[in-house]
Amino acid sequence: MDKNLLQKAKAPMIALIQTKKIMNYNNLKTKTKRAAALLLMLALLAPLAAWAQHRDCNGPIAITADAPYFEGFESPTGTSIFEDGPLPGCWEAHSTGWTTPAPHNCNNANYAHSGSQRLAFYTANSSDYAVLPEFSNPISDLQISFWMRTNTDTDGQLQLGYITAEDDGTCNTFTPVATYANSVDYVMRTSDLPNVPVTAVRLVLKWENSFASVLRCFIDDMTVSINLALKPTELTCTEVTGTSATLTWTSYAESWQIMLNDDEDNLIMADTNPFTLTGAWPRNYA
Ligand SMILES: [Ca+2]
Repeated sequence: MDKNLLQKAKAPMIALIQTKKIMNYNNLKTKTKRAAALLLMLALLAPLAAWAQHRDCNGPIAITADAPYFEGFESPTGTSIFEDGPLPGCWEAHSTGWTTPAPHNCNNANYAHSGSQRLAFYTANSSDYAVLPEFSNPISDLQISFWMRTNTDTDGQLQLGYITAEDDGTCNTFTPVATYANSVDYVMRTSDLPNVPVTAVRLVLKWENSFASVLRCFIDDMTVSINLALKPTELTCTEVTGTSATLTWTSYAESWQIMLNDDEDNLIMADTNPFTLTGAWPRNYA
């Protein structure tokens, strides 16, 4: 049987295709709902003590396919790179160094990717952390892109990772998921996050410098969006008659292609969910 077969019991063989990918129903999981439920439980049972008070933040941010999260670090007005400064709403920072400021909005005229400000790491012999806002979506449903540059293409290391609800406010639970090469010119970095576990509660950027001399890393124009390449989940087939069947599934996308009986040459366009299949097809079901 074709590996792309999605559903076979009773109903015609049905496959959901999204963004030109044929999904393997056998591997579909209900991770999205389980993740949301677990996050809710964590929020109720074990709130993050250190991150409980968000400055100018009204709680977790919901990201939709139509409304990604964007941060250009233009507000609030920042400070020079040498002194402590503010962060955008819902962000937090932690610095292990005592001679340099924590990550902050920096208003030096130079080095912004756009506008006049950017997020600045300025560290010596320390690891600094910039904690992104909390999102109501499971992090594994998201993808992130941002522009970064450093003041040397050799020393220092920028990582993206996450912290869990057990974090003590010093990013002691930081777990990296991506490491980015340094560049003295702005480059765009993009990471998908499908393997981030449901225990992750916040994304974090970590800039590590093990040298005594100060190293800088700048971040600007960050977007966190739904990963539309994610597989549809929870496909169900109901109300099956001789000539029709109703399909429902969970997905962030707005349109899909349905494949019947492994027929890749005659895909059915679907722009609603639920979607009712009609017409005649081989009656190879009960
Ligand atoms: Ca900016």
